[in-house]
Amino acid sequence: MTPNKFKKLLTRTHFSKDLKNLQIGSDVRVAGWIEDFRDIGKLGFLTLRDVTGAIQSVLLGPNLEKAKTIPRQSSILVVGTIKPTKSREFEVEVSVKEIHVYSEAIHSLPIDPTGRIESNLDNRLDSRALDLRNPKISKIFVLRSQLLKIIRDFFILRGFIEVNTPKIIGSASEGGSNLFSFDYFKRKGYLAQSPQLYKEQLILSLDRVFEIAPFFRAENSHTVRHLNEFLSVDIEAAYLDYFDIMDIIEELVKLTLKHTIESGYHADLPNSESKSFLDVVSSPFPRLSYEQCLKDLGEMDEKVNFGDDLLDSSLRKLGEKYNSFYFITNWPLDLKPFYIHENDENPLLSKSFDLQYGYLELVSGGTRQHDVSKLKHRLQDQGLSIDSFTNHLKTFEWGMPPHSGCGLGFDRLMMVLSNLPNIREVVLYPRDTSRISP
Ligand code: AMO
Repeated sequence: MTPNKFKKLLTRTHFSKDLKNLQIGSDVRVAGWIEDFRDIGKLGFLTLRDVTGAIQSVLLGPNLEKAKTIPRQSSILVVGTIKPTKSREFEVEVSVKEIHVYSEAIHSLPIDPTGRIESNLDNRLDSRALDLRNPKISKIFVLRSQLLKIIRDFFILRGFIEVNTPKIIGSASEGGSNLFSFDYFKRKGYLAQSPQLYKEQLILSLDRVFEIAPFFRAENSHTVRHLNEFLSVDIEAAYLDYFDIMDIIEELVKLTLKHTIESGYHADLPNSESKSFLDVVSSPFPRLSYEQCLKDLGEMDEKVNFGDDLLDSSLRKLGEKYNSFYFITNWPLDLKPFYIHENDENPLLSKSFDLQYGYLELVSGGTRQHDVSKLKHRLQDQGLSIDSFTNHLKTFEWGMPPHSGCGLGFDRLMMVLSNLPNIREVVLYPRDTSRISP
C-alpha cells in the first residue's frame, strides 16, 4: 500500500452530524460502524453510525455486492456524495462511490449495541466498550463530560484553584474504616477515601481549592448508589462558612440541571410529577434542620431519637415528602467526622449539611474545626490516634484560617440528572464488591 493510499483510507472529512449542513453534491468521507443494512434488490441502504449520530448511505452495483459481505458493526469508511433523501429519519443521504472496511466485527457479538435486543446491565458492563455504541448509552457519557467542564469552569470563575492530591496515602483521611490497604515497599499504603486532609491543608496558602478525582471506599455495600471507586467533586474555601458552601453548591447543581434541560438530555425532573425541572432551577432548595427531619419523620410514624443517624428507611420516608433537592443541616456533632465544627448555639449539633435528592445523599459538607486543640479532642472522642494525624495537625499551627467545604458524589448527581436508577449506568467501568473488570 502506498503512503498516499494509506492516508486516504484513514482520513474522514466529516462526522455524521455535519452532513445536513452541507450542500447537495458535496463529496464526503464518513467513518463509523454498520448499524443496519437493507438490501431491496438493485439498491441497498446502509446505516452508518458514529459517535455523533447516523447517516443513510445508498449503494448500487459492486458497492452493494461488497456491502452484503460486511458483517454489521464492522468499522468502515464510505466515500460518496450528498444527495436529497426521501427518508423521514434523515435529512440527506450519501450516494456511495467507494466503501472500505477497516475492521470486520466477528459475530456473534455478546450484546446488541443497537439496543433492539435488550441485555441486562451485567452483560452490558461485561462488554462496555460495545455497549457504548448504543447512542442512548453514549449520550450519558457525553453529558458527563460536558458537566465536568461546566463544574470546572464554575469553580475557576469563582477563584478556586484546581488541585490534585495523592491517591496513595500513608494513613486514613476519613477515620479508620473503609480503607483499601496494600503493600507499599514494605510499609502499608492505602487508597485515599477523600482528599479531606489535603484540601484543608491547602487553603492555608491557596485559599480556595477544588479537586475532581476518583476516591476509594472499601465498603461492602450492595446498593444501587454505592461504588468502591467513585468520582468526587471536592471543594474547600477559607473564610467561608457552611451556609456559603450550601449557596455555592445550590448554584452549581442548578447550573448542571439547566444544562441538562437545555441540551435536551432530559425533558422533566425525574421522580417528580408536580414540579418541572425549570421550577427546581428557579426556586430555592429547602433547608431543613436535622431536628425538623425528626419532627417530619415522627408525623410519618417513623420515630428517630435525637443523635441517631437517618437510616435508609428514614431517608426514603423523607424522600416521599421532599421528592426533589433539599438540604439537611445541623446534624448532631457525634454523627459527623472529627473535622466538622460544633454549632455555636448548641455544641451537641454541628455546622454541617447534606444535600439530598429524595432519599439519595449527593453532597456532604460543613464548616471545619480549625482550632487545633479542639481538633485533637475530637480525634480522641472518635477513638482515632492523634499520632497518625501529626502531619495534618501541624499545619493547623501555621496560621490556619477558618474554612468550610464539601464533597459532591458526581456519579450520584449523574444518576439524578439522567434519571437512571443504578449508579453503574453512569460510570464507564464501575467497581463494586463483585466487579473489578473489565
Ligand atoms: P462523604 O463520605 O459523605 O463525605 O462523601 C461525599 C459524597 O460522596 C459520595 N459518595 C459515594 N458515591 C458513590 N459510592 C460511594 N461509596 C460513595 N461514598 C460517598 C456521596 C457523598 O455525599 N470528606 C467528606 C466531604 C466533605 O466534608 O468535604 C466526605 O468524603 O454523594
